[in-house]
Amino acid sequence: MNIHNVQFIKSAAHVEQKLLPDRPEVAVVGRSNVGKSSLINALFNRKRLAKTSTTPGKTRLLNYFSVDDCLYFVDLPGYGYAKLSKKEKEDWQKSIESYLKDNKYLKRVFILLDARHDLFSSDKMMIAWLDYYQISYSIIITKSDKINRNQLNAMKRKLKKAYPAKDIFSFSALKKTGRQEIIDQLNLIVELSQSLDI
Ligand SMILES: Nc1nc2c(ncn2[C@@H]2O[C@H](COP(=O)(O)OP(=O)(O)O)[C@@H](O)[C@H]2O)c(=O)[nH]1
Ligand SMILES: [Mg+2]
Repeated sequence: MNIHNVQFIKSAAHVEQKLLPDRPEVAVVGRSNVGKSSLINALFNRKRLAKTSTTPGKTRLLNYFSVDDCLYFVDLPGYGYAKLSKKEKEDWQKSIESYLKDNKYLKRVFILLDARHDLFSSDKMMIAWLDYYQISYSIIITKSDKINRNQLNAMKRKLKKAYPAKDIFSFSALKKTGRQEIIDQLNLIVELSQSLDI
């Protein structure tokens, strides 16, 4: 995978419209405004592949991106947006869960955490849920440019202690730091899937 051909494929407003899986998928989850869309744009070197916004809670769909015809990268709607009604939150939860569950093509979830905050209860719930359904995930600390190196190292240590078996990356869309490690991981996921012929 050389990340030369990244295309927006589809927005699914409802989980029923999700793509029939035919290749490995990697999904991005996190609170709204944590930097999911910015991560996608920076990873794939495109300015407006995924829409970024200063208004939280805007991505309310599954957005599919095809990477070099061998991987789908899926941007999921953010959680933790206070202004949603109870019904909207329930709908959100149902869509996300039915996308994440029982998808054997979903090879990895990237859970994004803002470098400036401790884990929110919604993050902890998401992680517990991924653990429960035995969905493989890695943690990405976003907006690493907003804290200094010592603070970043402390956050990494803390996360490593809480989730010792998980890969923990840090990333800045602004400075483009941490990009290669994540690309390397995507390559590994694709190679592994290809060698297993799935
Ligand atoms: N300083 C800084 N700001 C960022 C970074 N990533 C995202 N942002 C900002 O955070 C806000 C939300 O980002 P967005 O990607 O839309 O978050 P999403 O809701 O998770 O998709 C935007 O104003 C971005 O410009 C980063 O690495 N560094
Ligand atoms: Mg977004």
